[in-house]
Amino acid sequence: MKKVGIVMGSDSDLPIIQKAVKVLKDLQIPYEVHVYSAHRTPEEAKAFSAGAESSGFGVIIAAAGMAAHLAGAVAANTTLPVIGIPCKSSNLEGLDALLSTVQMPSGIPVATVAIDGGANAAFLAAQILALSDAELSERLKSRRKADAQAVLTKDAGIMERL
Ligand code: RP5
Repeated sequence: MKKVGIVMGSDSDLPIIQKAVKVLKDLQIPYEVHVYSAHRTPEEAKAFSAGAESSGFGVIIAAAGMAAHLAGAVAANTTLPVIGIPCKSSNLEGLDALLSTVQMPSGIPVATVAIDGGANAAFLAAQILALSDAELSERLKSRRKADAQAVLTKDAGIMERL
């Protein structure tokens, strides 16, 4: 199976990445995590992105806050699908990162999830890889069923909590 590459702009973004990693582990998807900054280490971010396809990655998740250009910078250097996570790391509550991540020019898309949406970034990466992996597709369907059942269990018990 192809790997998911995860890059974050700073290790202060780690709590968001941990949410993504948990989902990838649950779904038995191989991954690799790096700290590369579009601004502080642009050459390393570029080298990783440009070599990602030949290194066995199938999709890249890029998380950054504030003037969050990392996902776009990664997308500029690969045709692999790139999923951007805008992180809430300033007193603008992540709106700065959301707009910086989502407003990409035509031809260089970044599939942007919610502010701090680490889990959904991993689920979306899994769905992309599942297009060419029937076993992963089955694991995703099982996960959906389990998540639905968890809601129904909460429904059954909600009156007792009131
Ligand atoms: C961004 O600036 C990072 O992605 C992080 O969200 C934010 C703050 O970084 P640090 O100053 O904590 O390293 O580039």
